Amino acid sequence: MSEKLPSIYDGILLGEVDTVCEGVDKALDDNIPADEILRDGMIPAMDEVGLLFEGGEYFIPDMLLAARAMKEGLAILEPLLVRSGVKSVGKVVLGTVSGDMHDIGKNLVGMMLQGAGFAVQDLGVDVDPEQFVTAVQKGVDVLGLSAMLTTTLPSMENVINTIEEAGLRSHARIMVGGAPVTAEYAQQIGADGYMPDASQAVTLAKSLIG
Ligand code: B1M
Repeated sequence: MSEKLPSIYDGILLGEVDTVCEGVDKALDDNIPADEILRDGMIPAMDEVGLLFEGGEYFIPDMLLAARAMKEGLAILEPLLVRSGVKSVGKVVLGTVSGDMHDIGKNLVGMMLQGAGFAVQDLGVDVDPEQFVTAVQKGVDVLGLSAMLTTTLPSMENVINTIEEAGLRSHARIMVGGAPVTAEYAQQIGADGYMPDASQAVTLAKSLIG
Protein backbone atom coordinates (compact mmCIF):
# COMPACT_ATOMS: atom_id res chain seq x y z
CA MET A 1 0.00 0.00 0.00
CA SER A 2 1.26 3.52 -0.74
CA GLU A 3 2.35 5.35 2.39
CA LYS A 4 -0.33 7.97 1.65
CA LEU A 5 -3.20 5.47 1.90
CA PRO A 6 -3.19 4.21 5.52
CA SER A 7 -5.23 7.22 6.67
CA ILE A 8 -7.92 6.31 4.13
CA TYR A 9 -7.82 2.66 5.21
CA ASP A 10 -8.00 3.53 8.91
CA GLY A 11 -10.65 6.20 8.30
CA ILE A 12 -12.95 3.65 6.65
CA LEU A 13 -12.36 1.13 9.43
CA LEU A 14 -13.29 3.77 12.00
CA GLY A 15 -16.13 5.21 9.91
CA GLU A 16 -14.53 8.66 9.96
CA VAL A 17 -15.85 10.55 6.95
CA ASP A 18 -13.55 13.56 7.36
CA THR A 19 -10.42 11.42 7.67
CA VAL A 20 -11.34 9.49 4.53
CA CYS A 21 -12.21 12.58 2.47
CA GLU A 22 -9.07 14.43 3.55
CA GLY A 23 -7.01 11.30 2.82
CA VAL A 24 -8.51 10.95 -0.65
CA ASP A 25 -7.97 14.65 -1.44
CA LYS A 26 -4.38 14.40 -0.24
CA ALA A 27 -3.71 11.24 -2.23
CA LEU A 28 -5.08 12.90 -5.38
CA ASP A 29 -2.94 15.99 -4.72
CA ASP A 30 0.00 13.60 -4.54
CA ASN A 31 -0.95 12.26 -7.97
CA ILE A 32 -1.98 8.81 -6.78
CA PRO A 33 -4.40 7.52 -9.46
CA ALA A 34 -8.05 7.09 -8.45
CA ASP A 35 -8.04 3.38 -9.23
CA GLU A 36 -4.98 2.86 -7.02
CA ILE A 37 -6.67 4.69 -4.12
CA LEU A 38 -9.63 2.37 -4.53
CA ARG A 39 -7.69 -0.84 -5.01
CA ASP A 40 -4.99 -0.33 -2.37
CA GLY A 41 -6.78 1.79 0.23
CA MET A 42 -10.55 1.62 0.17
CA ILE A 43 -11.48 -1.89 -0.94
CA PRO A 44 -9.04 -3.66 1.47
CA ALA A 45 -10.55 -1.58 4.29
CA MET A 46 -14.05 -2.83 3.46
CA ASP A 47 -12.71 -6.39 3.36
CA GLU A 48 -11.25 -5.89 6.83
CA VAL A 49 -14.59 -4.50 8.07
CA GLY A 50 -16.23 -7.71 6.83
CA LEU A 51 -13.66 -9.85 8.66
CA LEU A 52 -14.13 -7.88 11.90
CA PHE A 53 -17.89 -8.35 11.55
CA GLU A 54 -17.45 -12.06 10.97
CA GLY A 55 -15.17 -12.25 14.01
CA GLY A 56 -17.76 -10.59 16.24
CA GLU A 57 -15.62 -7.47 16.79
CA TYR A 58 -17.78 -5.21 14.58
CA PHE A 59 -21.55 -4.91 14.56
CA ILE A 60 -24.07 -3.57 12.04
CA PRO A 61 -23.64 0.09 13.13
CA ASP A 62 -19.87 -0.26 12.55
CA MET A 63 -20.50 -1.63 9.04
CA LEU A 64 -22.92 1.22 8.34
CA LEU A 65 -20.43 3.86 9.46
CA ALA A 66 -17.69 2.26 7.37
CA ALA A 67 -20.03 2.12 4.35
CA ARG A 68 -20.89 5.81 4.77
CA ALA A 69 -17.21 6.78 4.92
CA MET A 70 -16.49 4.61 1.86
CA LYS A 71 -19.34 6.24 -0.08
CA GLU A 72 -18.19 9.78 0.76
CA GLY A 73 -14.67 8.91 -0.39
CA LEU A 74 -16.04 7.32 -3.57
CA ALA A 75 -18.05 10.47 -4.29
CA ILE A 76 -14.76 12.38 -4.56
CA LEU A 77 -13.33 9.77 -6.94
CA GLU A 78 -16.50 9.45 -9.03
CA PRO A 79 -15.79 12.31 -11.51
CA LEU A 80 -12.39 10.76 -12.16
CA LEU A 81 -13.83 7.32 -12.81
CA VAL A 82 -16.73 8.57 -14.93
CA ARG A 83 -16.00 10.45 -18.11
CA SER A 84 -18.88 12.45 -19.57
CA GLY A 85 -19.65 13.43 -23.12
CA VAL A 86 -18.42 10.14 -24.55
CA LYS A 87 -20.53 8.55 -27.29
CA SER A 88 -22.45 5.66 -25.70
CA VAL A 89 -21.10 2.22 -26.55
CA GLY A 90 -24.21 0.48 -25.20
CA LYS A 91 -26.81 0.55 -22.47
CA VAL A 92 -26.40 -1.34 -19.18
CA VAL A 93 -29.10 -1.65 -16.53
CA LEU A 94 -27.77 -2.54 -13.08
CA GLY A 95 -29.40 -3.58 -9.83
CA THR A 96 -28.82 -5.42 -6.57
CA VAL A 97 -31.24 -8.31 -6.43
CA SER A 98 -34.28 -8.73 -4.22
CA GLY A 99 -33.59 -9.01 -0.47
CA ASP A 100 -30.10 -7.50 -0.75
CA MET A 101 -29.26 -3.95 0.38
CA HIS A 102 -25.53 -3.88 -0.49
CA ASP A 103 -24.80 -1.28 -3.14
CA ILE A 104 -21.19 -0.10 -2.91
CA GLY A 105 -19.83 -2.75 -5.29
CA LYS A 106 -22.69 -2.27 -7.75
CA ASN A 107 -22.19 1.50 -7.67
CA LEU A 108 -18.53 1.01 -8.43
CA VAL A 109 -19.36 -1.27 -11.37
CA GLY A 110 -21.73 1.46 -12.64
CA MET A 111 -19.06 4.15 -12.36
CA MET A 112 -16.48 2.04 -14.21
CA LEU A 113 -18.98 1.21 -16.96
CA GLN A 114 -19.83 4.90 -17.36
CA GLY A 115 -16.12 5.65 -17.46
CA ALA A 116 -15.84 3.18 -20.34
CA GLY A 117 -18.61 4.97 -22.28
CA PHE A 118 -21.67 2.89 -21.38
CA ALA A 119 -25.02 4.54 -20.64
CA VAL A 120 -25.89 3.16 -17.21
CA GLN A 121 -29.30 2.96 -15.57
CA ASP A 122 -29.17 1.97 -11.90
CA LEU A 123 -32.33 0.38 -10.50
CA GLY A 124 -30.92 0.49 -6.94
CA VAL A 125 -31.05 -2.23 -4.30
CA ASP A 126 -33.62 -4.89 -3.39
CA VAL A 127 -34.84 -4.91 -6.99
CA ASP A 128 -37.77 -7.22 -7.83
CA PRO A 129 -37.48 -9.54 -10.87
CA GLU A 130 -40.41 -7.64 -12.44
CA GLN A 131 -38.43 -4.39 -12.37
CA PHE A 132 -35.63 -6.08 -14.31
CA VAL A 133 -38.21 -7.44 -16.78
CA THR A 134 -39.63 -3.94 -17.32
CA ALA A 135 -36.11 -2.62 -17.95
CA VAL A 136 -35.49 -5.32 -20.57
CA GLN A 137 -38.84 -4.53 -22.22
CA LYS A 138 -37.76 -0.88 -22.52
CA GLY A 139 -34.52 -1.90 -24.26
CA VAL A 140 -31.12 -2.75 -22.87
CA ASP A 141 -27.91 -4.29 -24.15
CA VAL A 142 -26.60 -5.75 -20.90
CA LEU A 143 -28.40 -6.44 -17.65
CA GLY A 144 -26.11 -6.51 -14.60
CA LEU A 145 -27.18 -8.29 -11.41
CA SER A 146 -25.30 -7.85 -8.15
CA ALA A 147 -25.66 -9.94 -4.96
CA MET A 148 -23.56 -9.89 -1.80
CA LEU A 149 -25.30 -12.47 0.36
CA THR A 150 -25.33 -16.22 -0.09
CA THR A 151 -29.01 -16.00 0.88
CA THR A 152 -29.81 -13.67 -2.05
CA LEU A 153 -28.00 -15.71 -4.71
CA PRO A 154 -31.27 -17.51 -5.55
CA SER A 155 -32.81 -14.09 -6.32
CA MET A 156 -30.40 -13.88 -9.25
CA GLU A 157 -31.64 -17.14 -10.67
CA ASN A 158 -35.18 -15.94 -10.09
CA VAL A 159 -34.55 -12.81 -12.20
CA ILE A 160 -33.16 -14.88 -15.08
CA ASN A 161 -36.08 -17.34 -14.89
CA THR A 162 -38.62 -14.50 -14.81
CA ILE A 163 -37.03 -12.89 -17.88
CA GLU A 164 -37.06 -16.28 -19.60
CA GLU A 165 -40.73 -16.84 -18.74
CA ALA A 166 -41.58 -13.38 -20.13
CA GLY A 167 -40.04 -14.53 -23.45
CA LEU A 168 -37.36 -11.85 -23.23
CA ARG A 169 -34.20 -13.87 -22.61
CA SER A 170 -32.82 -13.14 -26.06
CA HIS A 171 -33.39 -9.39 -25.59
CA ALA A 172 -30.53 -8.84 -23.14
CA ARG A 173 -27.16 -10.29 -22.26
CA ILE A 174 -27.00 -10.92 -18.52
CA MET A 175 -23.90 -10.53 -16.37
CA VAL A 176 -23.69 -11.29 -12.68
CA GLY A 177 -21.27 -10.40 -9.89
CA GLY A 178 -20.76 -9.85 -6.18
CA ALA A 179 -18.64 -11.53 -3.52
CA PRO A 180 -20.51 -14.88 -3.23
CA VAL A 181 -20.96 -15.31 -7.01
CA THR A 182 -18.68 -17.67 -8.95
CA ALA A 183 -18.24 -18.45 -12.62
CA GLU A 184 -19.73 -21.90 -11.99
CA TYR A 185 -22.80 -20.42 -10.32
CA ALA A 186 -23.22 -17.93 -13.17
CA GLN A 187 -23.15 -20.77 -15.68
CA GLN A 188 -25.51 -22.89 -13.58
CA ILE A 189 -28.22 -20.20 -13.51
CA GLY A 190 -27.90 -19.39 -17.21
CA ALA A 191 -26.15 -16.01 -17.00
CA ASP A 192 -24.02 -14.93 -19.97
CA GLY A 193 -21.02 -14.02 -17.85
CA TYR A 194 -19.47 -13.33 -14.46
CA MET A 195 -16.60 -11.14 -13.36
CA PRO A 196 -15.17 -10.76 -9.86
CA ASP A 197 -14.53 -7.02 -9.90
CA ALA A 198 -15.63 -3.75 -11.43
CA SER A 199 -12.89 -3.26 -13.98
CA GLN A 200 -13.21 -6.82 -15.29
CA ALA A 201 -16.99 -6.27 -15.44
CA VAL A 202 -16.30 -3.54 -18.01
CA THR A 203 -14.26 -5.95 -20.15
CA LEU A 204 -17.07 -8.48 -19.89
CA ALA A 205 -19.79 -5.95 -20.82
CA LYS A 206 -17.79 -4.93 -23.89
CA SER A 207 -17.34 -8.52 -24.98
CA LEU A 208 -21.03 -9.30 -24.39
CA ILE A 209 -22.13 -6.55 -26.80
CA GLY A 210 -19.54 -7.77 -29.30
CO1 B1M B 1 -23.14 -6.83 4.93
N1 B1M B 1 -22.47 -8.65 4.68
N2 B1M B 1 -24.73 -7.51 5.73
N3 B1M B 1 -23.55 -4.97 5.16
N4 B1M B 1 -21.32 -6.38 4.34
C1 B1M B 1 -21.16 -8.78 3.91
C2 B1M B 1 -21.44 -8.98 2.43
C3 B1M B 1 -20.54 -10.06 4.61
C4 B1M B 1 -19.59 -10.86 3.69
C5 B1M B 1 -19.83 -9.64 5.92
C6 B1M B 1 -19.22 -10.81 6.65
O1 B1M B 1 -19.92 -11.50 7.37
N5 B1M B 1 -17.94 -11.05 6.43
C7 B1M B 1 -21.83 -10.85 5.03
C8 B1M B 1 -22.38 -11.83 3.99
C9 B1M B 1 -22.11 -13.27 4.37
C10 B1M B 1 -22.68 -14.20 3.37
O2 B1M B 1 -23.77 -14.08 2.90
N6 B1M B 1 -21.87 -15.18 3.03
C11 B1M B 1 -22.80 -9.72 5.29
C12 B1M B 1 -23.97 -9.85 6.09
C13 B1M B 1 -24.15 -11.17 6.80
C14 B1M B 1 -24.92 -8.81 6.24
C15 B1M B 1 -26.24 -8.84 7.01
C16 B1M B 1 -27.06 -10.13 6.79
C17 B1M B 1 -25.90 -8.61 8.49
C18 B1M B 1 -27.08 -8.76 9.42
O3 B1M B 1 -28.05 -8.06 9.31
N7 B1M B 1 -26.94 -9.71 10.31
C19 B1M B 1 -26.97 -7.60 6.47
C20 B1M B 1 -27.86 -7.92 5.24
C21 B1M B 1 -28.69 -6.73 4.81
C22 B1M B 1 -29.34 -7.01 3.46
O4 B1M B 1 -28.72 -6.78 2.45
N8 B1M B 1 -30.54 -7.53 3.46
C23 B1M B 1 -25.82 -6.74 6.04
C24 B1M B 1 -25.84 -5.34 6.01
C25 B1M B 1 -24.78 -4.53 5.63
C26 B1M B 1 -24.81 -3.01 5.75
C27 B1M B 1 -26.16 -2.41 5.33
C28 B1M B 1 -24.50 -2.65 7.18
C29 B1M B 1 -23.58 -2.61 4.85
C30 B1M B 1 -23.97 -2.33 3.36
C31 B1M B 1 -24.02 -0.86 3.08
C32 B1M B 1 -24.17 -0.60 1.61
O5 B1M B 1 -23.79 -1.37 0.74
N9 B1M B 1 -24.74 0.54 1.32
C33 B1M B 1 -22.77 -3.90 4.83
C34 B1M B 1 -21.40 -3.96 4.45
C35 B1M B 1 -20.69 -2.64 4.28
C36 B1M B 1 -20.72 -5.19 4.23
C37 B1M B 1 -19.23 -5.44 3.89
C38 B1M B 1 -18.43 -5.18 5.16
C39 B1M B 1 -18.64 -4.62 2.77
C40 B1M B 1 -19.37 -4.71 1.42
C41 B1M B 1 -18.73 -3.76 0.45
O6 B1M B 1 -19.22 -2.66 0.23
N10 B1M B 1 -17.53 -4.13 -0.08
C42 B1M B 1 -19.26 -6.96 3.46
C43 B1M B 1 -17.95 -7.69 3.73
C44 B1M B 1 -17.06 -7.75 2.50
O7 B1M B 1 -17.49 -7.54 1.38
N11 B1M B 1 -15.85 -8.07 2.67
C45 B1M B 1 -20.53 -7.44 4.03
C46 B1M B 1 -16.73 -3.24 -0.96
C47 B1M B 1 -17.18 -3.39 -2.41
C48 B1M B 1 -16.34 -2.48 -3.29
O8 B1M B 1 -16.95 -4.72 -2.79
O9 B1M B 1 -19.42 -5.25 -2.82
O10 B1M B 1 -17.67 -7.08 -3.13
P1 B1M B 1 -18.10 -5.68 -3.34
O11 B1M B 1 -18.11 -5.40 -4.90
C49 B1M B 1 -17.05 -5.76 -5.76
C50 B1M B 1 -17.20 -7.15 -6.38
O12 B1M B 1 -17.97 -8.03 -5.58
C51 B1M B 1 -17.75 -6.89 -7.74
O13 B1M B 1 -17.20 -5.64 -8.10
C52 B1M B 1 -17.16 -4.80 -6.95
C53 B1M B 1 -16.03 -3.84 -7.07
O14 B1M B 1 -14.82 -4.43 -7.45
N12 B1M B 1 -19.17 -6.83 -8.01
C54 B1M B 1 -19.64 -7.06 -9.26
C55 B1M B 1 -20.20 -6.49 -7.21
N13 B1M B 1 -21.34 -6.50 -7.93
C56 B1M B 1 -21.02 -6.82 -9.19
C57 B1M B 1 -21.81 -6.97 -10.34
C58 B1M B 1 -21.17 -7.34 -11.53
C59 B1M B 1 -19.80 -7.57 -11.58
C60 B1M B 1 -19.00 -7.42 -10.45
O15 B1M B 1 -21.83 -7.49 -12.69
C61 B1M B 1 -23.17 -7.08 -12.76
